[in-house]
Amino acid sequence: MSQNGVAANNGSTRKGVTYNNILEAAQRPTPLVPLRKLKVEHQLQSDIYVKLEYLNIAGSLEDRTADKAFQFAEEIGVVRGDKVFVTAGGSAAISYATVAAVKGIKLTIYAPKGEFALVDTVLHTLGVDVVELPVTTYSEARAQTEEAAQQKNVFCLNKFTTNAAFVANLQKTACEIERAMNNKSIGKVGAVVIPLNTGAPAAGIAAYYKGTGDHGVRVVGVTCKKDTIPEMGLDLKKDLLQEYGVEQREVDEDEAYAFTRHLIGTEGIMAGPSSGAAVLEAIKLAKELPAGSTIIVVLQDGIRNYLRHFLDDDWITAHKKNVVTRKDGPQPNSTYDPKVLEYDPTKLAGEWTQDPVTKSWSHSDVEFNEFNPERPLVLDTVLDAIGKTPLVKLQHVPKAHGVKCNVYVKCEYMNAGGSTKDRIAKRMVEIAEKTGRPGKLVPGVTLIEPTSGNTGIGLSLASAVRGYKCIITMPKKMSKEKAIAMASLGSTIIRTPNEAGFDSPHSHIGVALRLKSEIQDAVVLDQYCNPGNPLAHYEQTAEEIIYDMGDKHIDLVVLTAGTGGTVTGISRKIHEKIPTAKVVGVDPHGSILAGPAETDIDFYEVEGIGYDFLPGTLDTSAIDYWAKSHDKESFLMARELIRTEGILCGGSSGCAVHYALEECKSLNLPADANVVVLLPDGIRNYITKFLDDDWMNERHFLDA
Ligand code: P1T
Repeated sequence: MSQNGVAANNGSTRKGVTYNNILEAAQRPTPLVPLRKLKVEHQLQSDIYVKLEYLNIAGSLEDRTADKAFQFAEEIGVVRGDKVFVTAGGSAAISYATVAAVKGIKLTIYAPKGEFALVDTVLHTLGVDVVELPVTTYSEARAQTEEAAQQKNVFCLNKFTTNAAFVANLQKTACEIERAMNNKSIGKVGAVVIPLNTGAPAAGIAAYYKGTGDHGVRVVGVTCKKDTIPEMGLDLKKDLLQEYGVEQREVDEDEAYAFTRHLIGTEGIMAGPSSGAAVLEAIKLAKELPAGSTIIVVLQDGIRNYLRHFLDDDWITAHKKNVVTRKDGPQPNSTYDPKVLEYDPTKLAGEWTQDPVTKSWSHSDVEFNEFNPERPLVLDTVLDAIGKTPLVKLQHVPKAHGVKCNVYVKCEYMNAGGSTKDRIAKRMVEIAEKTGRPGKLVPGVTLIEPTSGNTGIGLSLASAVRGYKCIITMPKKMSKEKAIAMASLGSTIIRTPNEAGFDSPHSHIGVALRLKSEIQDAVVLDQYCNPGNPLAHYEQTAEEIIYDMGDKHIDLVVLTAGTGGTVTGISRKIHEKIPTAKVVGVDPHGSILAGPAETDIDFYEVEGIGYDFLPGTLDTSAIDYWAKSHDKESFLMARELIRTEGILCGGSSGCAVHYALEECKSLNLPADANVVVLLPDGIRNYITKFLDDDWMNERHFLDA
């Protein structure tokens, strides 16, 4: 990790951090968030805090174990290019594969039959081989993996995995919890609740408290009665649990699935089912412990691997008769007054003005927030886990494409809802709550938003936390994964035809306007016109980049554009503070943001970028120049970043990096030049799309 000391660009003192690879970013502690609504709902006299392990670099607690296991392997001589076998499934498999990708190790994963398909697709994209074994238990699978490793004379990681999980959680997870407790002075921990699979992480945490001589902390492991929740109790090390005094409790699996869905919808905690099961048990435990106790729940993983599983109503209907599915939300009436469509998405609300001397900007309607670089260990709500994303230097991709200079990527997929658009969703809600613009957010209000999905996920998250209803209108082109994420957060999703132009009554914008006229107390925050959109990036995202780059000068910043909020906000701040830096916008062929005009509007696959109109939030004069992008190069680059850097980014991220590298080459940037690229979202949104070879092949994107 490079700690950047005293700074240069604007003469202030900064202590930012850039990371030399995504694994270094994993050294950041995950935050704790209190469950406020569930406390009221269950009339608890104690506090429950959840530790958001799904915000780790590959999305789970297992990232810690995988990192440690490879460290152990390196200590005995495993190096880049070596072949390694490991037995793993689910989130753990993705963690091992991500670490192996960063370290350039050729990994083969052995798993008992029946691991679910979404995970396999991710593993395949990460470049690992997967061997499905004709066995049902992990102990059988482990034995076969070890045998196969001997025959092939490769290294088997299994010998380290239990110990790695134990040590990583003793040294990191438990210490992070204690540091967080001390910092916030929220009292002493009464219990740590954690889902059990092997149980080694639970034993590690228990060992920590034993080691400190603190016998007052109960460590409670949770399994499910029928062993059918993914990642629960499948490979349990009972002796280890006993040795460190880990208590064991069991939950009913249907209850756990139903509760996890409730947890996501009420608290915006986007957890997987084993994590939900642990929270459910923590609530029961809270009723047994003395009033005023503090319980920490370690959340194993997030929703990514379960979008086609318990979060999908089709799956619930087929598999879980006892779990209630979602009700249909409102639909727009077929008749409407054409006046409701009288609206111009190309006009920004209020006015931005620039001080001619200081060059800093202000806005007529909104007071700016001060930049805050701190990342507290204990947050007020999950919305505070938005921002402060890591800036990581690419190690392989630039060189592989003949680029000499340094390329840093800002990993926005590590935001609470999974994208950079979380920032604007949070900011637009904050502004409306404070100023009543563009509408009053009273209790019971319905937020309606036209979106390509990520703003919708951010607003669904904000609505869950703040207690608003939420309706999202989204073109059919956008992934089912995004729709399920939003539905899980409690929103209603209405799909609109791709071919409907922005001013059609049937477009995502048209349907949102019609619904607004039909629903009482409805507000469209409207990311195309809302000053909070560019402002969130001006106030915060750009400041984070400048702060983290510290004394490293910035030569070029490359950003994709949809609403243009990202590129406008960042560009204004970068030009204000670093006048020599250039900002490039990337716009897909088929869109008109960068020109040419309407005649060239066409379909493209990359989600979130480009439009058939110029949104009010885009100020083209803020951008130095544009590049036009193609789908194929964008997706291939995203897959390359995943496979060679372990950076689990989405399609527009690949687009931004591809065209950044093209710029570096055409400008012939020297080795000491620094380029920053923003990665707007991550793989969760696209597992059945560009991560899937069949999807890529159908569109000839894998053709040579
Ligand atoms: O809107 P803008 O700040 O220009 O960001 C563009 C962008 C890039 N990449 C992805 C994956 C995105 O989702 C977006 C923008 N998304 C929306 C406009 C939306 O409604 O989610």
